[in-house]
Amino acid sequence: MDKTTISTNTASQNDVREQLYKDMAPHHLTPLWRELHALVPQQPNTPCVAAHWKYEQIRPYLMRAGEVITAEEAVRRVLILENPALKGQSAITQALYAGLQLIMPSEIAPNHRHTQSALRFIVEGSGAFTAVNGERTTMRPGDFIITPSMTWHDHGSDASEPVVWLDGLDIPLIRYLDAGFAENASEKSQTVTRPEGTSFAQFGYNMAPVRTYDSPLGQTSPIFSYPYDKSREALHILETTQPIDAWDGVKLRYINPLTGGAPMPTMATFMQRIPAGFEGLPYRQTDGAIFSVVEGSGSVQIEHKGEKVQFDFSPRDHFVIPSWHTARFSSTSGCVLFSYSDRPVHQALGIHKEERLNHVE
Ligand code: GTQ
Repeated sequence: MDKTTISTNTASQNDVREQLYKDMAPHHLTPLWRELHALVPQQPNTPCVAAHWKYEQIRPYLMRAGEVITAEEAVRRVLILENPALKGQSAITQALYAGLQLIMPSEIAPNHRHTQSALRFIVEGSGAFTAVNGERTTMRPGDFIITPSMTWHDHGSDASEPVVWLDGLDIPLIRYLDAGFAENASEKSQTVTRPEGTSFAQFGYNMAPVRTYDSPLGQTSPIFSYPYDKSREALHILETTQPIDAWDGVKLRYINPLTGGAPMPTMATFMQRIPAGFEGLPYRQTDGAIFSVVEGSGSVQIEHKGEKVQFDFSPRDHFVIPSWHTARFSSTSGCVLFSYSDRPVHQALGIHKEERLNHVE
């Protein structure tokens, strides 16, 4: 349509159009030309907003939850970290879910399995365990633990203190695809069939069983637990010996040792060290990312469509940087950050995009 046509658009033409839209609506028809720009945006236009959960502010609610309901009754005693712009959707980004799960001494979160993949990142306390496929893994702060799609899993605690971890799941993505199945087991806790450490011994030393050609867990890493002391040591060595990346500091991704790819089909996980005195350059990426602060303190400045926020974070805080929001990190005293995102999905579709800017706007 050229400009002349638009300018000669009469009121009666508009009425005719409105009448058409009204008449077709009962037939579940809607005109594309009124939606096109929103359906095919020039750049990602997420409804999500950047948000920050300070641990000292939310911990009291978690502990109160510990008083009003048992893990067993709740099945999973979790406070969902819900994106403020996605109210009622139990989502922290359009594709991903985040929650903080609490287990008290000697409690059980009963055995079940589901299509959704889950990661656990231990935030507070030691000595709880998660059991996957007959093998238990003890939780310690900073450990990254996997519950692969459709594997039986229960959580329990031999600890003498509350244990809290971050649950990262692909719940919204699976819901979007209408592809989720779930089942409860008849026993609350699964029978242990393999001693703790078996899967790590098989796959965690840059070695693998000679005759295992495929992952026993499909596309998911056969290592259930990636202990923090190893990740921390790697970052420390690289910080002291290698050039520091101007955007990330020192950042490594966790891998499925059998593929070199992300540990789960839908979620990538990262650990990064922001060195003391670091003033990072801004970047943006299509995968929205959720962060858990492991050690130290720092700041992230997030900018989107001219709006800026700054989060000053401390250990055990959580925050989300949504898709295509520009972020830059800084830290006076240094810090360590764990993060996860839906990057493997973007990569599988060939649409992942990242932009690293060379100057601060
Ligand atoms: O531990 O299995 O935060 O199924 C949400 C759903 C945790 C779990 C969550 C779950 C779990």
